This record gives sequence, C-alpha cells and structure tokens, in this order.
Amino acid sequence: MIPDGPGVEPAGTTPRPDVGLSPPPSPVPHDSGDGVTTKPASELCSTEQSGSRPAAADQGDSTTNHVDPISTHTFAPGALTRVRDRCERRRSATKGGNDFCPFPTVTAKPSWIDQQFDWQGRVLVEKDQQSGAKPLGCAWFIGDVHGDLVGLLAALEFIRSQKEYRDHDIIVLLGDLIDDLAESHEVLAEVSERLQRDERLLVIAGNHDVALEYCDERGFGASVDPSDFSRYLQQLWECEESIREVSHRLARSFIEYIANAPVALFLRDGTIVAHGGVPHTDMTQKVLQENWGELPEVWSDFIWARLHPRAKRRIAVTGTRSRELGAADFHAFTEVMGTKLGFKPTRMIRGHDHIDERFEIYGGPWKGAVLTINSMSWKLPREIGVDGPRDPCVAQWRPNEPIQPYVIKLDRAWRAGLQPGSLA
Ligand SMILES: [Mn+2]
Repeated sequence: MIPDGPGVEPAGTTPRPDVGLSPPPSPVPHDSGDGVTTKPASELCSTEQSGSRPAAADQGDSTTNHVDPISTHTFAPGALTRVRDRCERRRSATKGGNDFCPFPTVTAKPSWIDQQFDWQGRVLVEKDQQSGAKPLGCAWFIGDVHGDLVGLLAALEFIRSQKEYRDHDIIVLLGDLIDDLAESHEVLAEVSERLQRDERLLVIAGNHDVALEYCDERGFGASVDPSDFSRYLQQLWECEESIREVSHRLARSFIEYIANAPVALFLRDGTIVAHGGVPHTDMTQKVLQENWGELPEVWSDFIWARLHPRAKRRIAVTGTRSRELGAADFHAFTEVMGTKLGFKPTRMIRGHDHIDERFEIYGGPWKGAVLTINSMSWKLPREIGVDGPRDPCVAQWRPNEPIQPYVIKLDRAWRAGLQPGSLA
C-alpha cells in the first residue's frame, strides 16, 4: 500500500456547496403496488414552488433545470425481505468458499454495448440514431459502493422495482466498488455474477478500482488510501487455500476487467457520465486528437479529477492525479467536445466525492449542471458524522429530461441488523 499521496481521497473533507443541503423531506408514502412506496412528481413541483426546494439549494440560474430536485422513496417490507435474502445468500456462499464467478474477459464484451455505443479508446459515445441504433430509453445510475453489499443490493432492488423500469434499460455503476466497508469481495461477486448473466449492467472505472494491483512477486497492493481490500487479500495468504484461492481469482479477474472498462460515457442529450471529472484545460489539444480516448493522461481525469463545488477555475496542475476543475474549466471542456462530437455536453453525473446525504447538486457557478451520488448505506470509517446507517442514492436518466436522483429511505433498525461482522 502506498500511503497518503496524490489521488488520496481526503477523509471527511468532502467539498461542500455554498449552502448546505437540508435533509430530504419526510416522504409521504404512496403505495405504487410494486413493493416500493413512492412520492409522486406533483409533490416535488409543489415543494419547488413553495420556495423551500430541499436539495438544490443555491441553484444559481433557476432556468437551468438540469437535475430534478430530490425525491425520497421508502422500501416496502417485500423489497426489504428480498434484499435481506439476497444478502444472506451471498454471505453464506462467501463463507462456504464457493463464491466465485470471475469477471468476464476482455473479449466477452456484451453485444448491446456495441449496438448502443461507439468506443473511442476507453470512452463510450452513444451512437447517432442515423446509424440505425435504437435510442437509449432510460439509464439508471448507482454511485460509489465501497464494499457495501447492502447498499448495492438495495440500489439494484429499488431500480428493478420501479414501475418505469424496463428490461432494456441500462444500469450504470459509477465506480469505486471496493475498499472502506467490509464486503468488497461480496460486492465483486455480486457484480461479476450479474455481468456473466448478461444483465445490462455497465461498470465504469473508479479510482479505487483502478488502484488495485497484483503481481506475482508481491501479491496485491493499491496506489490509493484507504485500500482495505488489498490488505484483506494479502491477509488471505495466511488462510486456507479454498478461501484464499476464490477471493484472489475474483480480485484478479476484476483487475483485468477494470483495466479495459470504460472511463466515461457521452450521451447524445449532452450528459457526461464518469466517476470523477473531465479532462482539464491543459489537455485540450490532446482531447482534439483522434486517439484521445486511448491516452491515459487524458482519460485519467475522468477517474481521478474532482469538480470544485464553488470555484469557477482551478489551476491545471499537470502530472498529478487529484486535479480539480472549476465550472468554467468544465465548460471549456464541453465546448471542445461540442466541436469534436457534434453535440455539446451540458451536464454530468458522477460519484467520487462522498457526501453524508449521499447526493449533491452543484449550485453556484455550476447552475445545477452536476449531480454527485453515492450508494453506500452506511457511514464509511473515513467519513465524519454519526456512525451508522445512511440512505443510499441512485439516479434515473431519460434523454432530454432532468436527471432524477432518488434517496432510498432504508429502515435504520433493518439496516443495522444487516451490518456484517469482520471478514478477517
Ligand atoms: Mn469513492
């Protein structure tokens, strides 16, 4: 493990907007009959009109409605039972040492990705409809998971139980599947199994994912901190072979998978999707090159860069990982991409920064153009605040409509009852 250095996520110092987000309003449940109680859109509008918009405090220009105000949802008992069952099955499979389904190999890319997107190196660009591709109907986003099996399962259950969810929708994981919470192995096993089953799941590389390393001489390591998962994998050398072998093979297949995973999506309605940020201004000439998506110095900003929630500009410090962009730097990139792609990005959905409320809509100079979401249902050890459950956040995208974040209200006692013991 390489200790604190460039690219390390600062513990508990998540950047905040000018105005803190007030807690989401308590949901007024409406049984949708599908196991999830929801809050109808009309209530969101009335919240907005009353002037007490709960999430998008300091939106700046209120005419720029890129992201919907927050909507909170409560799980019905049936959904909670399904998540608990799935969670317990996954845990006992891991304990039994037979929980191994490797990540798909590079050559096994599902055909739906190529039907829907063009690859520009590590970047996916939604195909033009003139090419005959079916337009993307709806995409769902899951933010950072960080070894929280319950958060991942709750997010997946929530999305799949939405009335608007269709089988051809895609679910995008915004990266950072591992580290921090105790169940990185279980999270990877869950994701790899779903990928092998050909679910329409897209995993985008996060900084913790790409930082995990393996070599025959030294075993596992990580160029990020915290890196609990690589430590856990190293400790397994002391364990019996059946347990060790399964975890090590899963982790090595993940490393290979992530080394070829997309780092960003560009959707034709102007939405950028990535874990961190976008290439900084010093990369403009390289972004204009044909092979831009193959250049690590360009695409690493999608994984590592941060978007400063208040700044207009930040200096592009060349050669470091944790570069920061302000709103004007972001817009400079969108201008360049507009020329390059023929459509101009206007908004972004991402993870990377950890927020106690598990979502943040950037106001001030950003004018609501950026949504950050996390899907951890528990406080991370490096986060400040009261220890215990959090409400994970997911988001829904439909072309040319505001992105809709959903805070999934989990029963606190239920969540606490699913807290795993130490894996070691
Ligand atoms: Mn993260």
